[in-house]
Amino acid sequence: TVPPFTDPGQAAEFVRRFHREQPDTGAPDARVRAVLDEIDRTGTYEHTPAELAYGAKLAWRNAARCIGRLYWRSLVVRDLRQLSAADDIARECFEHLRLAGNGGRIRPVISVFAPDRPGRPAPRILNQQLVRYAGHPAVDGSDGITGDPAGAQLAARARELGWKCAEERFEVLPLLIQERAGERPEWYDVPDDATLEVPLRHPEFDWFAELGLRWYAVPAISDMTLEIGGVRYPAAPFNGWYMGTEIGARNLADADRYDMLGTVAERLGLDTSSQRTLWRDRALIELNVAVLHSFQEAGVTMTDHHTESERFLAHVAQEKRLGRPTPADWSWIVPPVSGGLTPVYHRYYDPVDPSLRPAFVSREPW
Ligand code: HEM
Ligand code: NRG
Repeated sequence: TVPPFTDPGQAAEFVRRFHREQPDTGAPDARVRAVLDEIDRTGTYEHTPAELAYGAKLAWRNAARCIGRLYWRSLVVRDLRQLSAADDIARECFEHLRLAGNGGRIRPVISVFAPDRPGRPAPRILNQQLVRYAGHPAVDGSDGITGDPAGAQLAARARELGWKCAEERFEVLPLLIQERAGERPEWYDVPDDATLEVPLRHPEFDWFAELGLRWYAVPAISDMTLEIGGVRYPAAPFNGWYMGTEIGARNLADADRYDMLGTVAERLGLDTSSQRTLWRDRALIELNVAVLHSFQEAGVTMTDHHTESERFLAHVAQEKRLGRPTPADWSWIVPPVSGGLTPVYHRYYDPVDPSLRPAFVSREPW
């Protein structure tokens, strides 16, 4: 026997849940014994494709900050565990974006690459998301940033590696993949046909399009580790579709992101002399109207916070009927605009247990 790299207790608990929730898979005992034996011999174990697929769905169902969990059963799970070379991972991340983008009819997808193994940590995708915009120090020499400040660190790192950037406001970052700790990451430009984007315009204000705002269609988080039954998959990018507020009330509005409210208010001709005129609130609403309108017109899946709040409560009710709690983090579930207008605001949720597994956990450094 070798010292356990994978926690046998976590492994057994997951296998039992897998069989309990899917009665047609039969009794768990034989599989539990096989898994414990494999951990005894090798330090870890391999999930069956069905275990991997169900485990990824459970990690989504368990994501306490996610309002989109009604669809957890529909996740498309790509089993790419045999891949650990940077070139292969990059190629399959691009294929992930194409499959997920699906010409605008977005599909929730996860691509699972090689897990951490004893003595062989898995490769890492250094990007926060597969598609994200770069931030560059502003050319005017101020300490401002052109583009997305949230993409400034990665852009700097990519430039060090030889990436040439055009210093544009909405420039898609290259994918940075590191096969081993301490090694120089490889970088890859994301192909155009993998990055669906939507230029933003407003249904009433023609000037809005002149602001030159846009956003990408597929939010694909690539910096969280998928943990199932004690096995850790650090390279497991996943996506759903956007809720409009993520873009309209945060990415384009936050003072430390694109910070557009002042510009929008000015074009709207609002009185900005005092915050009591609620000029920022009014600009915020028009920005969110433009985001939802533009995605709709472009035929790209996006949800609004009213609809998604109702669906989330339908999910909570459905899980309750199945005898399961739905742990949820109120401060993440309630949307960043019009909170009190949505039903998710007016109640509390089952408590969050950070040790709940399977889960997406923030990735620890090498
Ligand atoms: C967080 C919506 C699909 C896992 C969130 C957030 C929203 C959201 C609004 C909060 C984000 C923020 O405030 O920055 C949706 C919608 C989906 C969807 C509308 C459409 C299908 C998924 C999928 C997964 C997932 C497919 C995983 C398989 C998560 C996780 C978080 C999250 C782990 C927390 C992220 C963090 O801690 O930073 N989701 N989601 N979601 N979602 Fe979803
Ligand atoms: N707020 C972030 C994305 C976080 C996850 N949101 C989703 N996830 N919709 C942003 O880029 O604005 N998802 O998997 O669909």
